[in-house]
Amino acid sequence: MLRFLTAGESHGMAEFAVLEGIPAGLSLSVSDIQPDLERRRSRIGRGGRGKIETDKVKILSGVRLGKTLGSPITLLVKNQDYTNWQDQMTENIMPNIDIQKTSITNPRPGHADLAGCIKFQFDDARNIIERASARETVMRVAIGAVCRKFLKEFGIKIVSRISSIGADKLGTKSNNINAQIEEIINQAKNKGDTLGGVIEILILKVPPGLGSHIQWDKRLDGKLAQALMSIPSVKAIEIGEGIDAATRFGSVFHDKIFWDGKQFFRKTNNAGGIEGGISNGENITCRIFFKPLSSLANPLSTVDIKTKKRSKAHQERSDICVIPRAGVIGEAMVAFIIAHAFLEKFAGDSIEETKRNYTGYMRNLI
Ligand code: EPS
Repeated sequence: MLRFLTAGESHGMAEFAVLEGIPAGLSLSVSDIQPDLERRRSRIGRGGRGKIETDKVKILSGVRLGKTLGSPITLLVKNQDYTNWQDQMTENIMPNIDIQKTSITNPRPGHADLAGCIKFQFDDARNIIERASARETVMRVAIGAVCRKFLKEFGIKIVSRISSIGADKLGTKSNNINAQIEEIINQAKNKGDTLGGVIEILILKVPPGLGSHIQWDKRLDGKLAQALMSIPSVKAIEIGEGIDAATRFGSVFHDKIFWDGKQFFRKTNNAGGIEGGISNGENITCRIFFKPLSSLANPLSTVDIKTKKRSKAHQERSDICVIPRAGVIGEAMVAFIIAHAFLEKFAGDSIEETKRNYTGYMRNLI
């Protein structure tokens, strides 16, 4: 079974991840991971942290002579900002540390601040936001890059595009799309506000038969939705034309089935490549809906955790909009889920074994 864990606080020493279950024999180096981290790192709409972090990844285990060993793959990205925080992001209690400077008692509406403090019995939301921060997505992207490398062996490709920022829909053909995005985000920034948006993901060349109808937790669409929903700021997921589906007649919505002499195919893909929780051989499509970030330069009103008095929400250095960087994070979670479902179906301790299993299945499709 493919699985991963991440660890690390936003201003702690480093971000870590352990990925277990990638078969042996896959060529893997830092150069397979770093380009995706660059895509996540430096885009429009970022706050001050973007200028501090380099997001350079190291592979600490699981690879020998450029190939995976089948053992857990450990990845590490150091937090450059740690040097400014190490007096408090350590197991030692440092003398004369002024904890008031960074403690947060006025929770931001929309953030994990208050719900987290209630749950863990903290009166300082700093204890929550260090881990709730979207900084953790640096490791998801690193893990996703490894999964993507695995999927490439089988021709599976994952791409994304920005479909809208706030209420503004972006076309597919506009050639100055970056300028358009920058302008929309700058308008929000000038108002002291933040923006969400929508990312579309396309997964190409997925074989039919990933996921299963036989149990609720084996359905591929359910797994994709859970993984994508777990990205900070995500509030809704759509598979195929799922939202429209609720308003259309069945005779119009469902994709008719054809046979081309060799394989089944459809001329439409409203189902988004998944039927009955199983991939059907068409491209898988989904949309991820992000809310606007909850750290506002013009803060909303809240209640102080300690005094219970009305107060203005905490102002934290933050990004204005995650959308320019969100595509690669969505792709990463999708890469993990597809790799997970792929290995569940085809298994194998080595890439060669997985390939034998895959080829045998594909040669014998009905
Ligand atoms: C992020 C680092 C964070 C945030 C951002 C993502 O750094 P800091 O908390 O020091 O500013 O900029 O996190 C959020 C937007 C959030 O809501 O937590 C990063 O490296 O991506």
